[in-house]
Amino acid sequence: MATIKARPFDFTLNPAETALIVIDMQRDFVEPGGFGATLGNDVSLLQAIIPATAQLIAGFRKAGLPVIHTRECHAADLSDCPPAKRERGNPALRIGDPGPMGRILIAGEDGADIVPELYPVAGETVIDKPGKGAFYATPLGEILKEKGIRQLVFAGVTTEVCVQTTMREANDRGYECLLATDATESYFPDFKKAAIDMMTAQGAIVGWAATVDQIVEALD
Ligand code: C5J
Repeated sequence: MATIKARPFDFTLNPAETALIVIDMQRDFVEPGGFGATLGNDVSLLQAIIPATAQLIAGFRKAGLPVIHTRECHAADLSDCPPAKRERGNPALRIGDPGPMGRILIAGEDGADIVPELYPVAGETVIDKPGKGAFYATPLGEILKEKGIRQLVFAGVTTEVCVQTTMREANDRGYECLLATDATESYFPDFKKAAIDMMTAQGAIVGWAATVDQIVEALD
């Protein structure tokens, strides 16, 4: 057991029951020409967290703890993409349209894959998810149960969309959730701050927050 001086109060980390979930660090969100950029976002903001996220992943790998990666993507025939999701807004390219990194947010295309710096190694679980939350329509819950996991450390993008949705799903399922504040980012810095404030408020109503250095130190 290790105590992390987290927000809003100490988080007692039990490494034997802990996994890292890295949410959607995909080229489609982080690199020019992908889904994030087609929505008009500045993707360079998200690129900035790659080194801290790599440090966090390295800490989990060194400690021999599970690292789980997620990818938001859809089947090639779009059978798992609700029309309401594809048709929303006025993006330059919609989900499934051909872009510079292949079809936007389609499984198996270059853009839907994880950025090379954070690429999964053999034995790590990769969850393809059609929704914002990683528990919806995926085997994540069963995988965590099988591994005896009770605590989840979160990293990835974007803080207020897929990270927050998954943390809320996990919290409702009884997991203790800790967000790595410098290994998560939003296209909107104010939204990142608000999401962390909301989740840690009211006595960690959704979860705790701490830095990558604090978390990695607790794993040693
Ligand atoms: C979004 C995500 N923002 N991974 N996806 O559409 O947060």
